[in-house]
Amino acid sequence: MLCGILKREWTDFKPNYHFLGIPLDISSSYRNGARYGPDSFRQILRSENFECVTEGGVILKDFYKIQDWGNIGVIPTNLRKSLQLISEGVLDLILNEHPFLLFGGDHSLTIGTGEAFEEADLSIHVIYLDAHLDLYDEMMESDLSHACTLRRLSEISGFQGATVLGYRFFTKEQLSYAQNNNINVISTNELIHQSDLFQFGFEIAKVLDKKVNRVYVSVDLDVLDPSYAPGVGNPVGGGISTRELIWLLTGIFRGLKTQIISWDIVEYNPTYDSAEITAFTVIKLLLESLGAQINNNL
Ligand SMILES: [Mn+2]
Repeated sequence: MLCGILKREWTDFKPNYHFLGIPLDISSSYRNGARYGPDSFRQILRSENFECVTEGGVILKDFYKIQDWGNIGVIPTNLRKSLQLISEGVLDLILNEHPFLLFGGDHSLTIGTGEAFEEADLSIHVIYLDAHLDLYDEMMESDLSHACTLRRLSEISGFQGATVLGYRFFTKEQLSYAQNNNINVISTNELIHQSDLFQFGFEIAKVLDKKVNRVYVSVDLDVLDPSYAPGVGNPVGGGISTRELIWLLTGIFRGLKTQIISWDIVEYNPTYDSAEITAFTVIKLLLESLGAQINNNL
């Protein structure tokens, strides 16, 4: 048992939420090590002293029975095959409308998830929290680089647009691709000038809830300032704080009333973490995000 909520399978355990680790960092363009993210994160969640309670006083184990399926066995020398394995790994969860969280791993894993939605013949809108736009057509001679993730997602058959939140590192070409391909981009600067980020996220989700069939949420930890999340592959200074991300993310999850939640947290790289700052940030994000989803699905 992890933190009272994450469990391995045993008889008569009927999970209502699913957790999968993806130890992938083949497509990282700068600092490798995200493959150690899922296991490192689990190690901290296993702490005896750790309570799964939100700031609102919600005891998560009263609502959640989370099945931890362990890690998808990706192949470190074959990215294309790894994405296929990821797609196959989440397809059943998608087809059965089970809420799930994927924990990475570099951001290219989200391409595999997108391919699973395509395979399931389901359309998705992607809410993409990231310091980068990830709209390069190719990076370092690879069209599956983590810097190409949103570009590849925009090409899947059921793509119903995307909302990028918190970007601050981009090229003109990427911005113009976004404008021409139904990708709404909101910069870090625009975010921090909002008077109420919870309400801002809530309104985005409410509008999407009426307009699109399904929302997938992808959280790249580099959306945070490196002082809050030093353990990421490609840090970019000048980001939002943990508190601001909690407001934004909980607003989004609270606003997605009719959606089955499927999401990922990516780019956690423990080899560059200092004093486990990023890991504790992630745990806090996870707890508050799960708390915000309770009225929706459980
Ligand atoms: Mn990024």
